[in-house]
Amino acid sequence: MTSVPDKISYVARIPNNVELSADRRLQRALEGWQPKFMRWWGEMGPTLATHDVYLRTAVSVGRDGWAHFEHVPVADYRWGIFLAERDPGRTIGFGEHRGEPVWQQIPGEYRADLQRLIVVQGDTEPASVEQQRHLGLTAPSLYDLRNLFQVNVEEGRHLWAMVYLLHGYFGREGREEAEALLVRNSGSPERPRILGAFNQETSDWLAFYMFTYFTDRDGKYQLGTLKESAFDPLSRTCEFMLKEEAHHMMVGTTGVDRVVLRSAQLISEHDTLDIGPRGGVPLDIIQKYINFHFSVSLDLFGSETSTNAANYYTAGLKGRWQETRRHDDHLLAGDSVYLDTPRADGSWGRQELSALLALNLDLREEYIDDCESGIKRWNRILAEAGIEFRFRLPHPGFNRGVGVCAGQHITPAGSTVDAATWQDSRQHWLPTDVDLALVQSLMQPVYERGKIASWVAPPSNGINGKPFDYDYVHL
Ligand code: BYC
Ligand code: FE
Ligand code: FE
Repeated sequence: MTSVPDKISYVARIPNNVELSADRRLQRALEGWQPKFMRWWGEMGPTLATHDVYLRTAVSVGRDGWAHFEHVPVADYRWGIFLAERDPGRTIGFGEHRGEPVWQQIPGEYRADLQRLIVVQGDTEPASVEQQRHLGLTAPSLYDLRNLFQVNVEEGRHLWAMVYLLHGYFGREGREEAEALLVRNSGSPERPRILGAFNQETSDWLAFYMFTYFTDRDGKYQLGTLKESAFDPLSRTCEFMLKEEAHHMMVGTTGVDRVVLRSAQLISEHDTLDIGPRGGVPLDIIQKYINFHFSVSLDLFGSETSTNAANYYTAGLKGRWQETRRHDDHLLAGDSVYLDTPRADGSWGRQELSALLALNLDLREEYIDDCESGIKRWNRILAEAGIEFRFRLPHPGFNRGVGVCAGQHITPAGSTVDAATWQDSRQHWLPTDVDLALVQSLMQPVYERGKIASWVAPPSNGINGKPFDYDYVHL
């Protein structure tokens, strides 16, 4: 017995699989928010006008069949509310309520914390659309343009997912928070987005691939921990969001692959690393982009020691990555871990910490391991081209604004230097204005079917079995 229809109702104004029509108050509240979302999309969404785009839409949430592709005008995308199927026997997997049935309603004492987690999560989704809004103007191919819009509409849908929870479970305060999600804007001096990484413009396509590799990947890990939540509607909505997230990971991973491959081709062809004048992105600039996007994304995990994270865990609100596959007591009360901390004299010390307080660190380490797989792939491309250059992730203390290394002057290799040395070397570690201008100069739009910009290789596969030269977008 499942209480959720697998098929999604598209007859309704708001497509959903949560039987919205059975809850008239909620339906009205969401129908009141819908035009505000559409106004926000019109004002803050993609600036490139298109006729239609070959997009994927969910038609059912089951194992197969949730993905359906067709050309649709972007503004006609059916944003809706889709939760993964309910497991009627699901119990809480960790914390002091372990083994009890999961919650369909929110216990009063956890309301504020859950609301905060949902608001923070919800805030990032529209922020990323805002950050990426001008990228359509410089897309390297119709294939890439289509992927950008796919990511954008899905981030818009992720906003819907969080707004559904706010409207459905948090009363008037939830409705106010849902409004505020459309009022804060990325980079706004008065009303910025909540988390730092979401206030920077994604100003070129290399930054977009890096963002979808490193920052969407933080999203994957954060959603993975919320999927473990005792609050079942949050768990189910995150489970479905993770299916969409897989495409964002693919865009980032293969996007950087294709830049590295093209750079490698140009290096071999012209027998020089200085490929900027030949229409490619030099490898040292790619490395600087890695340094920037990785370090900024690490800040999204919060401090290494966090009483917030400990409280969320004990309460059952936010678990660990793959909580159910871990073999321990799922309470962590007596466990400890070690944290490397920079000392005043520039050396590193080890601090013993309660595992419960170090949950942000635990998640961050899972994330870093995953990021390493990208570095391996990109280095393999260089090795196959016979190029000696190798990429590497910077030390987790490099360029940090949050946590034990915030305000320290740590090099990508992990040594502490004085402020002046760090400032002098910054140009070798992070993109400079000159680097950004060079990348920007390569960003010439290519909207012709089957054609691609000079600085990136075509993908090895198209979308949904279609070839690269398919008409993914009609302008
Ligand atoms: N910026 O105990 P601490 C995604 C604040 S991405 C600004 O260390 P906690 C996506 C913190 O609020 C995933 N402030 O932190 C990707 C706290 O303030 P208060 C988004 C920050 O709470 C691409 C204080 O510092 N989802 O989906 O353990 C495209 C001490 O904090 C920051 C989530 O983040 C920061 N970076 O952890 C589209 C999941 N970090 O309370 C979408 C939900 C910390 O002292 N959020 N602070 O005033 C959370 O789980 C947690 O709030 C955080 C922070 C992991 C973000
Ligand atoms: Fe998202
Ligand atoms: Fe995403």
